[in-house]
Amino acid sequence: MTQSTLRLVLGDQLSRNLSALDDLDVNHDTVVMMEVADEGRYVPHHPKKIVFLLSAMRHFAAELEADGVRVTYVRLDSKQSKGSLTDTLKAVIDTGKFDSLVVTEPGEYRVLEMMRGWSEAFGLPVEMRDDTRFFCSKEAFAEWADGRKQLTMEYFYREWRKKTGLLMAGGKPAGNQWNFDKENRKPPKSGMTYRALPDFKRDAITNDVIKLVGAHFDDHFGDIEPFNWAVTSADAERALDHFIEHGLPSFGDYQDAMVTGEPFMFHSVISHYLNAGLLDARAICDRAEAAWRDEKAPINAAEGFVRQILGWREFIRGVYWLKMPDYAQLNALEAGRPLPPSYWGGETKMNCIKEVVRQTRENAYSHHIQRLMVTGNFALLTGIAPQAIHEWYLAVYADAYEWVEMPNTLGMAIFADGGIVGTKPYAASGAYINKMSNFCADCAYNVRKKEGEDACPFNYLYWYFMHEQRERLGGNRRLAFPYRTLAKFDQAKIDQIVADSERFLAQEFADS
Ligand code: FAD
Ligand code: DLZ
Ligand code: SF4
Repeated sequence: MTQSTLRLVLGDQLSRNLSALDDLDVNHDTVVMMEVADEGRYVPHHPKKIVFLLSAMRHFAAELEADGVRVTYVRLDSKQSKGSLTDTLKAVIDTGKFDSLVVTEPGEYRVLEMMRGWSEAFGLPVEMRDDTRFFCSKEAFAEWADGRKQLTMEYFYREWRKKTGLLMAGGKPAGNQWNFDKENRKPPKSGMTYRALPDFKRDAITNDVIKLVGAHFDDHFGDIEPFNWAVTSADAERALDHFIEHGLPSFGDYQDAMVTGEPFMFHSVISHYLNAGLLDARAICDRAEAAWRDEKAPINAAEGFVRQILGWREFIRGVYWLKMPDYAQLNALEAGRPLPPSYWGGETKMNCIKEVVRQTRENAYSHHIQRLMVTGNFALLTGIAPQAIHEWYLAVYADAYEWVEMPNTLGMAIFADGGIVGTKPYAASGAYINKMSNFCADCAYNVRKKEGEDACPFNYLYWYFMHEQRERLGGNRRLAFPYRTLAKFDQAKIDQIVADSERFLAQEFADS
């Protein structure tokens, strides 16, 4: 008798080449997709992120059906949606006749743990397949990491440039340099104009989802409207085309710049499409390389962009799976403060925080340097607890899934991993933000002042952090310069830094 296989597609697995769909037999198999409340609530996901995912899921299911695939699609507001993935899947299995369940490994350890109990709970064989949408498998990363004292992204990246042949010329890196990062740090110029993102018209499916999400998740931080994102892979491809033509040529130069009212600048704004499966990582890198070869983008732009995807994205995923579940508990700097109200839009006089949180509320997006050097830097310097800041990043960004968010937050931003992702904390004073943005011009604080009520809080918090963490970080060779400077401060100066910081922390975190 022919076997009937149930094949699961999760919300971030919307790819036709998903391993769970390999060898799909349209005559006998069924694909199952489920909208469930728990996945929207285990952290309070931004409503725009939920709209995007549910609409993209519905469009993906419709495309499968149009190709003759049988799909059991469970909607959030239907009786079959039982709250959790496990309970809903059990109900689907109990009402059908399936011989086995095939899944692709999930992007979060939490869901992996869930899946490990499924065979017993459902009384069915469960086959879990690798997620082949990444360049580097978990096993290949573990092999690469084995025996290395320090996991350095740059070495990982070079190896993968060679393995894939991306941006290589005759065995050498294109442009005779592996990394053009130093050319990617230009501050914004006044009067510059930035790329406007393409606007995708909404259809009836998206409009239905908007009503649904508005009704179910209206207690979550974030605006649904305006919603003009792509929700199909064809439209996500158009978003990528637009970036390659209009954004990539300037991506390199202004990668680290920040401007009030300009959330996207020359960034690609494709991470939510890529992470949900609507775009393919290799195809994106090929497009960037082709733009360089066709002389439509300079090498610093193409290399900088490919490095983010082939280098950082793969490296970060490798670290997550190598180090979980222990990674989630790391707190190397013993940080314990709760989130301040300003991260949820509460009052603050800090213009940089206000602007980044506003952009986040509106767009479920903030570009890398804003995540790292504004909200990340603030969390690092003020000692916000890893769990609290991790849950915030996971909730508020449309591209956030634990495999990519957690090492970026715990590792890159707040150094809770003690140096697995990076060798030193990205701590910075107000001077960095002032150089790379125009935020300080409209701020109630004075970025040039180091002490007192109207001084930029980053200025004294930076030294307060170094002072408080000197036992743990004083021996870090990459921090030798600030620690030599700190050693020259007299006691009165230290006392002033401590007094300013403690006054500020008491005010800023009063309602947290
Ligand atoms: P671009 O700047 O145009 O970069 C191109 C692509 O490179 C991105 O789409 C993304 O796929 C990839 N990329 C760039 N940097 C990284 C990185 N550090 N790690 C992984 N991929 C990277 N990225 C996520 O996709 N999901 C997250 O949940 C997430 N959380 C973050 C949390 C913190 C604290 C920090 C500092 C960074 C985080 N990042 C995360 C990385 C980065 O900020 C986003 O990938 C980027 O801002 C997405 O915008 P973009 O598509 O315009 O990217
Ligand atoms: C993020 C999310 C949300 C909000 N809702 C769903 C859902 O209803 N159904 C679903 O299959 N997936 C959803 N997701 C994505 C999952 O949380 C994601 O697949 C896991 O976290 C694994 O990465
Ligand atoms: Fe942020 Fe300080 Fe600049 Fe104000 S002065 S915007 S707090 S860096």
